[in-house]
Formats: sequence, C-alpha cells, structure tokens
Amino acid sequence: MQQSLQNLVAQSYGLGDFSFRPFGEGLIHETFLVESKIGKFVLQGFNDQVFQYPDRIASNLAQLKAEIDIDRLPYELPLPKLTEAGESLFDEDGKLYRLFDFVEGVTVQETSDPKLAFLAGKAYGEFAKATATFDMRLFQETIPDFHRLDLRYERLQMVAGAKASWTEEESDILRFYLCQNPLIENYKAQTKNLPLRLTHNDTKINNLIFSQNLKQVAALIDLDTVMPGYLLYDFGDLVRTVACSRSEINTQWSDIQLDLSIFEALLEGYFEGILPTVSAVELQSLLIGGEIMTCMMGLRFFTDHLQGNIYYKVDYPEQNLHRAKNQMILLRDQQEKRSQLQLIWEKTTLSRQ
Ligand code: GN1
Ligand code: MG
Repeated sequence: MQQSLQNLVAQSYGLGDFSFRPFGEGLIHETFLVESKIGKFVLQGFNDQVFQYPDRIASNLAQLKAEIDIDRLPYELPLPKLTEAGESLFDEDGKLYRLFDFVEGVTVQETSDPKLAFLAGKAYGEFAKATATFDMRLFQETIPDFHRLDLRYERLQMVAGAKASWTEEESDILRFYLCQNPLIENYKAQTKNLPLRLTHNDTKINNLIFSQNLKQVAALIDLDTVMPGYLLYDFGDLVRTVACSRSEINTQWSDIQLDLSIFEALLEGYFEGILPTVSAVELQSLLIGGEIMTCMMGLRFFTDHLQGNIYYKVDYPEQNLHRAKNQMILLRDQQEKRSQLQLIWEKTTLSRQ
C-alpha cells in the first residue's frame, strides 16, 4: 500500500498509525486487513470496472439500513464506515476505497459438515425473511442483468462465434454449455411467475463470518450485489458453492460432485430461516436454483476465458477454462441427481408445511 494511501486512510477515518496485510479470497475487490490502535478494519480497493454504479450500491445499502429491523436479524450486516467528510467511499489517485469494521470470527472456505451448511442456509434465509416486505422499487440493480441466465447464454454464443481456433477441451465445454437450452427455457418460464425480492446474490459460505466456536453466524458480508432478484439465485448459489464436494477452482475432475447430505442441510436451514415468508412457487423454484447458478457461473467463467480473462483474477492462463470445466461437471452431476434432489425437496418441504 502506498504511503499517500496510508496517510489518506489514517486521516479520513481518524485512525492514526496502522499496519496492514492483504486479506480475504474475493475475486473482485482488493482487500487489506488494517490494524490500528483504535481497532481492526477491512480496507477495500473498490473495483469500479465490475461495479460501475457505486452510487447505486450506496443507495441500496442506505435503504437497507433504514428499513431493516435489526432485531429480526440475528447477525451483523457490516456497512462501509463514513469518512470524516461523511462519504462511504474516498478517492485516492483515481481509485475508490472504503473501510469496514472488522468482525471477529472465523471464515470457512468450504465445508463437508452438514451443521455448518444448515447454519449458512439459515442465515441467507433469514436475510430474505427480514427483507420480505421491502418495496423493490426502492432498490436498484448494482450490476444490470447480473443473474440473467438467458443473456449470459447469448453472450457466450456471441463471443464463441467470433473465435476462430478451438482446442478439443474448449470445444467439448462449449458443446456442453450450448446444450443447456432446456435449462435456459426452464429459467425463463419459472422466473416469469416469481416475485422480486431483496437477494444477496453472492451466497458463498465465505461471505458469512461464523462465531469462533462455529455455532452461529456473526455477520453477513459482501453486500455490493444486494439488489432485487429471485430466491432461487441465493439458494442456488449456496448449492453451487457449498453442496459441491470440491471448490470451483479444483481440477481433480473425478472428485467433483454434488453432496446430497449438504444439499439437504442447506434446504433445511434455508427453510428454517425464511419460513413463513415464502410462497409455494418460490419453494418449488428452489429445486432448480443450483442448476441455474452453476450454469450461470460456468457460462461466465468460459466467456471470460474466451475473452482473455478480463473479469476474474486468474493464477494461471487456463484457470477460467478450468473453472468452467469444474462447473460443467458439477452441473452434469446435479442433472443426473434430479430425482434424488426432488425426493429430498419433497421430504423437507412436506415436513415443514
Ligand atoms: C465473484 O469476488 P467474489 O468472490 O465476491 C462474483 C460472483 C461469483 C464469484 C465466483 C460481482 O465474487 O458473482 O459467484 O466471484 N462477483 C461479481 O467465485 O461478479
Ligand atoms: Mg462478492
């Protein structure tokens, strides 16, 4: 971190001297842990290529803060701290930064423990319950069309159409994603009947901070993509990222599959958190959420690979291709397990209605 940035952080938030180190696993913002005499904070270099409407994020979060009944939420929602000038972002040399209070606790990158999956599902369900009556006209899309599966599919078709030479591995992956037409149609049909709700839209387990003993959720973070969406987006991204036997960067292809016991724990937790503020069509839609979000991320990773890795940070040039292949295997496994997932869904919903 440059000295001029350090000085500005110290000044803007009245921190005095501090030490810092890189922090977190996010792919989008650059993040540091800041330790000063007055406490610990998280400093983020804001990625305004990805988030082109910082004002919309600020407006959504202000609206969320004004409307939410904190007592209905059993964990913290850390929002950007205001600078001494009253702003939630500051500018240093053309780049935007912001500071958050650090929440003590533990972050988990992946889990095979159904108890943790239950807690994660419940926490995201509670977020949807606590915001169930909010007027969606007061919230804006912070990334337009972020989870529009149909548009992500069209984008891949366009980018692929412009590419001249293909490796065999790339052609196989392309063929797989182009064959997902029925899922795209299913997505369009289902979402026609669903109400817009306030969704988090990035419901990985590492966006939760657990208490030290892992018995409860202490905070829900990464709120930039909080915007109107469908419940299946949040539940689906939980399935994609928590109910998978390996993380999205894993390249041991034969190890990648959907874990049914984690799926069940997520569903039970999500119900526990959201009931009774969920309609029958929404409940039904959760079942296809995992496929939709896995396909979405596969399309996004693959398109980014074809475009030369312009969006996601990569550790090596083929990484986005490999992430797309990882998601392809996970999606295929979910499709093969449809009837088992349906049975789990029936058992869980029936026992709760
Ligand atoms: C990005 O940076 P991170 O991990 O919070 C992405 C999510 C993806 C995720 C995949 C704004 O989130 O949509 O699910 O990577 N966020 C944005 O790891 O594109
Ligand atoms: Mg995120």
